[in-house]
Amino acid sequence: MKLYHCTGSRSTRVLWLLEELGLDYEVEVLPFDPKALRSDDFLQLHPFGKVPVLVDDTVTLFDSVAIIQYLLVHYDEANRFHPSHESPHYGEFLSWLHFGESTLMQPVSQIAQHLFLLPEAERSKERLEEGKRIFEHYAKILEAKLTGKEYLVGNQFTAADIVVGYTVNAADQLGALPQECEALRAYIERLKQRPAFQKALST
Ligand SMILES: N[C@@H](CCC(=O)N[C@@H](CS)C(=O)NCC(=O)O)C(=O)O
Repeated sequence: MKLYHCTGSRSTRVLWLLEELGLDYEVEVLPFDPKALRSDDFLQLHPFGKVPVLVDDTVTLFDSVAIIQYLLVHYDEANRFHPSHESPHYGEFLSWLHFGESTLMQPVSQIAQHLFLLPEAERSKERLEEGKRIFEHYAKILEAKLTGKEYLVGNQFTAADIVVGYTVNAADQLGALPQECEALRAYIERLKQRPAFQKALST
C-alpha cells in the first residue's frame, strides 16, 4: 500500500498507525505546496488536493480518520489499537477518534492559518486569538479527562490517542497549549516515547 504524505501534516496520523501496526508500506512525501497537491495526477487520487491519501491495492481513500478506521477494520484483527465492536468502550472510542479531527482540529487549523498559512494580508489577529481561546477551552476539558489517566479510552493506547495526540502536539508546536495543562503535557510526552510516533514525526 502507498501513503501520500506531507511532513508534519495530518497524514502523520496515518503514518503513525501504519508503523504501530508494523505493515509494509511505501510513502511518497509531497511538498506542502499547491503545485504538487493540485496537480492533475494528484487530483485523481484526492478530488480536493489534500493529504493524506492511502492507496491499498484497488482501494483509494482520503481523510485521515476514514483511513484510520479502514486500517483498523482490515489490519487490526487482534484489536491492538481499538476496542472490539462488542466492547463497552467501542462507542467512547469512536467519539474520541472523530472528535480529534472534527472538533479539536478546527481551532488548531484556524491558529495555523492566521499565524503563517494564509497570505499576510489575509491574516487576522482576532481570528488567531479566537482560535487560541477555543482551543484553550477544549484543552481544559481534555486536561480534566486525562488527569490520573494514561490514555483516552479504557486506559489502553488506541487509535483515538493517535488522532487526538497528533492534534494536541500540533497545538503545542504552535504555542497554543496552555502552560497549566500538566496532564495534557505529560500525555504528549508519553505518546512521543513511542517509536512509531517518532518515525511519523520525522518523515
Ligand atoms: N479532514 C481532512 C483534512 C485534510 C487536510 O486539510 N489536509 C491538509 C494538510 S494537514 C492539506 O492537505 N492541506 C493542503 C491544502 O488544503 O492545500 C483529514 O483529516 O485528512
